[in-house]
Amino acid sequence: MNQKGINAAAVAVRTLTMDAVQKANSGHPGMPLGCAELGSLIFGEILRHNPADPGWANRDRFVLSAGHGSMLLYALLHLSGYDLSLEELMDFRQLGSRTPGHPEYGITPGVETTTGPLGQGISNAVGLAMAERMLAARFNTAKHAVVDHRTYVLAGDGDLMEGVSSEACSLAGHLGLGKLIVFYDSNRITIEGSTNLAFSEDVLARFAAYNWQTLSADAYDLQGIMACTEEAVKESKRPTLILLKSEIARGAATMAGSHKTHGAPLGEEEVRRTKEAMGVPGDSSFYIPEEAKEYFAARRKQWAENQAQWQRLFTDWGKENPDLLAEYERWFTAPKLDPDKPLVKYEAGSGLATRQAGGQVLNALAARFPNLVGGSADLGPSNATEIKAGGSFQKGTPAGRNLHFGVREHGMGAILNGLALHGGLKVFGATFLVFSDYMRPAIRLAALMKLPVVYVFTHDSVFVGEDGPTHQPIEQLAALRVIPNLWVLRPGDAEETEAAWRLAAERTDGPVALVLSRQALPVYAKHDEDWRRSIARGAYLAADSQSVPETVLLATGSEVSLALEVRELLGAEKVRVVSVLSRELFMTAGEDYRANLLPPGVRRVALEAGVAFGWHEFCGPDDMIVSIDRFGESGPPLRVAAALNLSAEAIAARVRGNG
Ligand SMILES: Cc1ncc(C[n+]2csc(CCOP(=O)(O)OP(=O)(O)O)c2C)c(N)n1
Repeated sequence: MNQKGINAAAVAVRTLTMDAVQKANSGHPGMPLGCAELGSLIFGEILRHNPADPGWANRDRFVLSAGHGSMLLYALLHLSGYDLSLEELMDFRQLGSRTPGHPEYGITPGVETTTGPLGQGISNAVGLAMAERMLAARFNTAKHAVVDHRTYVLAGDGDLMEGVSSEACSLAGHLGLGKLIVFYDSNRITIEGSTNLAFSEDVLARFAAYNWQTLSADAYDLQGIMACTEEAVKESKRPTLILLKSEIARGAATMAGSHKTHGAPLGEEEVRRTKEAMGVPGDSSFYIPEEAKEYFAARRKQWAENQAQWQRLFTDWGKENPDLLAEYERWFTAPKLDPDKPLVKYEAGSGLATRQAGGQVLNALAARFPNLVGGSADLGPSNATEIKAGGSFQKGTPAGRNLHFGVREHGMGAILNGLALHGGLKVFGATFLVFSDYMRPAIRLAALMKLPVVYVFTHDSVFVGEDGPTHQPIEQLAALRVIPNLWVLRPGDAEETEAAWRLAAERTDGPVALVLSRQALPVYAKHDEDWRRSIARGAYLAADSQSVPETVLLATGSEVSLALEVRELLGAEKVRVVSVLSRELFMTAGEDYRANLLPPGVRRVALEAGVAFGWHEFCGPDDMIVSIDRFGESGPPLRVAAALNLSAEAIAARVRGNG
């Protein structure tokens, strides 16, 4: 280890952080100052990465879970040679810069995931480490370990207080993810002051109970940190948490240790005095010591050599295992499917729950795409998400394709993001629709990061019946639809479910929620002969009137077959039924397409077993929305529907105006 180089890098992290936060007049200097040595060690000595190629598949991943400390990451990305200029650091937190307030995936090279909402990053890291293990199990041979990297995390007190990290780390311990290594910046300071206010447990004992290796050192003892890291690297059967006792804003002239440094500029005078105390000119700006530059220049040569060495190994492996190489390449290519060749065929007139159809289609997809993996938060049999003959992903069976998240929806959401971020896998996770609320923060981040994660949400309405209002989703559809860039697909029958899964499998630029029924639904004949293509626009003509319709019924999911019944009661020749698979896709399908299905001037009736919120985009004052704007009831499904006025007869009467 080049101790002088690391110390010079730590000086640079401190000057760059103080100046960037001061210039932006906003930001979080405390954590980067407190972790300057640790960060420099991670980027300089610990990570096997190559800043010249941030997309190198076998790089170690580094997750800054304490995303508010973004300047630590930006300073180190710049210093180590990622494509992030000093000018970008000077533009910290400015509109359009590559140095946003919190690290954002897809904007800054070297940023592996978007962090800021505490607890998410460390939980993503569990997914990254799981992905590594799965790919290693599939592709490594006795002679060649082509997938062989670690996942490192820097997390703070806040990350370890958030429940999601407990869920994910508990699972990581169960799975024995030996290549996951977390540095815990234990400065015992959060925004309101000391952690004595609200966080007094023995964190190491907790992680030991999760089956983690636990180590500790002083955050400014470079040898001590390296010794712990070596221990962590040696441990192959358990993840490791290294607690580093640190001081927030270490090195600040008068404010070190103060919670006031957490999230506000230090002030011109404090910055000047701190620089001078470090031996840096007080009036310098964005100063980087020469030793830091020289240190990283030397490291860059080594890193390029490391990658070249891996490339040679990969080439040899590919020559000796051409079939594996071809499969590896397929794993990193998005699926393309032909809408005219359904994965599973259903007959009109048959009936089954869309969750059951979903399970059949999932299995057909899984047979074609061996990189499709996923699972449920302990509801697999109900969600129908088991990949038959896929095996379980467990400690001793890393090639298993069925993930068991346990009863940990939030952890599942964050882990799915990590699995998707890694590359090489197509992932899904499942639970009841009503519990999507438990996953919401992770879904939001998947949408923000444009990650192609698929959620299977079954038991999608009050029609679940006896479990009662706690298990009957009412507002969840609306709540999911308001998340930008999330597709919410609610198919009406088994055939539409097949089409919806196809859209979900092919999507590469964002997450998709498949919303499926518990109860059996009839497979209906479709008026639009080209419906398998039309449905990609979010809606299509399921049944038409003989001439210009008197009424257009718009329905989603289980309410499409209900709408078809209502149509019969109202007089089929006068009524059109539009199946709306996805409101958001329909909204972006274009004015002409929408007007074609919903002729202006024709009365519309929207039908959905959930809150009315959002249907006003389609329905004006003369139209009608049949919805449920209250919590449900416990009872047999048909009795519940009758109590909520949702029988076909009751709806027909309401549409006629005499209900
Ligand atoms: C989910 C979530 N809740 C609240 C916040 C606001 N927040 C940002 S940093 C922070 C305190 C974090 O303390 P710690 O992890 O110890 O960081 P340090 O003070 O060491 O910088 C809080 C509450 C957040 N970013 N995410």
